[in-house]
Amino acid sequence: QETQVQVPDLVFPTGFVWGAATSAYQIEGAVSEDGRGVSIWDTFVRQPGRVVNGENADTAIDHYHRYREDVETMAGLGLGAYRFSISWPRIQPDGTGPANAKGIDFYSRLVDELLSRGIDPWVTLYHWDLPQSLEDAGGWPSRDTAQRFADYAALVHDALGDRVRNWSTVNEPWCAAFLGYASGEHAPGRREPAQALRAAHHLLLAHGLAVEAMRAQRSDTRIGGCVNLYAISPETESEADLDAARRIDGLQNRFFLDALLKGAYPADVLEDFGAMADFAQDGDLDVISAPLDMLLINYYSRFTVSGKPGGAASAAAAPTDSGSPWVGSEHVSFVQGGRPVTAMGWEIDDSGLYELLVRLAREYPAVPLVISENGAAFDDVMTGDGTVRDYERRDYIAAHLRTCHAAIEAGVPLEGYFAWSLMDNFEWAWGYGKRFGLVHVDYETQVRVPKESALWYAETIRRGGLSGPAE
Ligand code: GBH
Repeated sequence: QETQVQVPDLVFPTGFVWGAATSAYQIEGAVSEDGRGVSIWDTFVRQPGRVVNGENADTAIDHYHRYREDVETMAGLGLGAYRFSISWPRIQPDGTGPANAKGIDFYSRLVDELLSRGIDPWVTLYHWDLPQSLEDAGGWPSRDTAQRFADYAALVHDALGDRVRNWSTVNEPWCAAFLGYASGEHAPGRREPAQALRAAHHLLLAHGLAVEAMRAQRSDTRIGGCVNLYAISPETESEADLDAARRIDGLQNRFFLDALLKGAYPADVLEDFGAMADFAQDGDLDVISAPLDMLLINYYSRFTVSGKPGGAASAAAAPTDSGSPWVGSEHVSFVQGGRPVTAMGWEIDDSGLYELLVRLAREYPAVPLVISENGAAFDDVMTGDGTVRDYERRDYIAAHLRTCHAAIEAGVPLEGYFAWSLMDNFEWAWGYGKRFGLVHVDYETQVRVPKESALWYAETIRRGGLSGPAE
């Protein structure tokens, strides 16, 4: 007896990519196995006061040893694609030289396992775990790090490019630069605003040089850049608030988008930097703006900003002692827009995603878009019957998927959606206290249990769409 498949109200186009994402340091563990070198996160988590409760990711969720089981879980959910990152120090323990065969072998086995289950592997080359030796040589503020990254990208692309079609370079250069080198909330924990600008530029240059190196190897892979974007509103229409919104939009969104897609940094942002705007050399922007096959967007929330002094320095309280990431615009303050928030204190606003997608399609046409991360931390409810109730996460994802559908209807070239995250994992400076997973992980036993949100997502994938808000 065949069950009738209910036709969803909101049907996504055929070929739409349904995925989920993770990153290496947050899930793998096994930090000293098979020749892996030390990364800046291994160093950072050992410094007092950097991570809530002094937690680290030495074991994380032991994905390095449990990847087969994890791929099995993905297959059970019917995922079409899985976005994961490569740990640079597994491939080059000290950031230079030939590839460590055992490092390549792990990712090669992971890719084969995914392909054997019909799941498309999407590789991110850098999700924040710089080899410590490269930080010791200056880190991202040093121009040489960009060239080292291109060499590393070529090693991985050479080894996996025959099986991996979809690639991205640097995950969220904003975070790597401004949380790593300005606010110090992330590794390497430096608080040097001018150096953070150099870091941002060199992360973009690294992206461009890597694209060049990978394109020289083969032409049948698709390469994207990955940015974290926010919708931004001024608190009022006052001149000061409008200027605050311009500044934060400039730092968070346009600095990266214009460099990647227009080959120029926005003039107003450079002006805000003043004498610190001395990081680019002739020709860099041509490298940075090499044509892309797609733009990967991580979207979580909206910022409401004010030019009035005295407000919060960031949209959400940082978990640890840290400075401002807003280089040159430290006076801007962040206010609550009055929307419900997640366990991170981030406002839930799917209309912000719509706004961004439509804006991207209009202001940066001709590049296909992919949502490479979207999701939320909530406190899960463990029931007696073995299910994990996380209706808020389900509703968050459903609302954002409806927005994606509406954007596609409005003509936005959106090709796919990756939920963050496939599994609960090490949430950076927050440690294990914040859970973003579709799949619950017991950090004592490492047992994985798909949450209600995962079961709902699986059903959505199976139906190729979802119901309208009245569901
Ligand atoms: C992503 O970044 C990461 O790619 C992923 O690894 C991570 O686990 C996931 O999100 C969840 O956090 O309050 O003004 O200081 C998210 C980007 C950037 C979001 C910093 C919160 C705080 C801005 N994050 N942001 S502010």
